[in-house]
Amino acid sequence: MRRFVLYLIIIGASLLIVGSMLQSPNPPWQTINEGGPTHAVFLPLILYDNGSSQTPTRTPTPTPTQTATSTPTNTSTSTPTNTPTNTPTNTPTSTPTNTPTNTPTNTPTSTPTNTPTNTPTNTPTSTPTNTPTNTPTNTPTSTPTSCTITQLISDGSFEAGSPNPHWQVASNKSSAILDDSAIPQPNPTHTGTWKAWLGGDNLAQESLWQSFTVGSNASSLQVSFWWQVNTTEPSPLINDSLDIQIADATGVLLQSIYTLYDGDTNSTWVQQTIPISPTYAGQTLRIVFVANTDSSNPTSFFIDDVSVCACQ
Ligand SMILES: [Ca+2]
Ligand SMILES: [Ca+2]
Repeated sequence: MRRFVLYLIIIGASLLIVGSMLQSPNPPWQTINEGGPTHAVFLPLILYDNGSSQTPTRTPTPTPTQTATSTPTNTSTSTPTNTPTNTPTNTPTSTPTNTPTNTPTNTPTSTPTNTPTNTPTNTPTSTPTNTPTNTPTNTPTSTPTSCTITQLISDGSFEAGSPNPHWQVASNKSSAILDDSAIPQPNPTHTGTWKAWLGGDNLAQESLWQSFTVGSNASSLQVSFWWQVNTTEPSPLINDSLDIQIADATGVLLQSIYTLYDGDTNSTWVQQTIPISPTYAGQTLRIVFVANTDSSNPTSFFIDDVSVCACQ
C-alpha cells in the first residue's frame, strides 16, 4: 500500500513538473532544465530511490522481534514439563509391583515342601530297623573271645600217675582211684594211659579233687571232662552216682554242677562241658568228684582230661 501511494506521489509530481515546463519558464527549475527533460524525469526516480532506501529500515524491526520472542517461550516451556512427568511415574510403579510378588511366592513354596518330606521319612525307617538287629547279636558273642582262656587245672589227664602230686583221692575201699589198667574196653582212657576210676564196688564212698585259684578279673568259668559209665545194674537208673562239685578251699560244698548215674551207661568216651556261675573270681576252690554206690550191682565211673578254664 505504501509503495502504491508513493507511486502516485511520484507520478503526480512528474506531471506537475512536466506541466510547468510546458506552460511557463520557471527560473528555479532552470538548473534542472539545463540538463533537458531527461533530468526532470529522473528527479522523481531519485526521490523514489531515496524512499525505497528508507523501506528496509522499518520492515526488519517488527518482524524478528515478535517471532523470536513468542516461539521459544512456548515450545521450551510446555514440552519438557509434560513428558518427563507422566512417563516415569507410571512405568516404574506398575512393573516392579507385579513381577516380584508372584515369582518368589510360588517357586520356593512348592520346591522345599516336597523334597524334605519324602526323603527323611523313608531313610530312617529302614536303616535303624536292620542295623540294631544284626549288631547286638554278633557283638556279645565275639567279646568273650578277646580275653585269655586260662587253664586252672594241672595234669587233667592224670598222666603223672599215682600217687599224683596234683590230685587228692579218698576211698573207703582203699582204692587207688588213679588207674592205668586196660579197663574199660575197648578204650581204657580218653588220652594217655591214665584215668580216674571211681566206684566199681558196692557201698563205695570215694572222691577225687584238686584245688585251683580263679583270677580276680575272671569274666567266666567253665568245667569240662570226659567220662564213661559201666554198670552191672539190671535196671540202670539212679542206684549209683558220681557227683561233680565245686567246693571251697576247705572242701565245703558250694554247688553240685553235674551228676552221672548208672543209668548213663556208655561204652564210649563222652565230653561234658559245664559253665560255672558265679565265676568265683579271686577265690581258691576245689573241683571234686564224689562217687556213691549202693549195696548191689556195682557201677564204675571213669574220668579223663579234666579242665577248669577261666576267661580272664
Ligand atoms: Ca589220661
Ligand atoms: Ca549199685
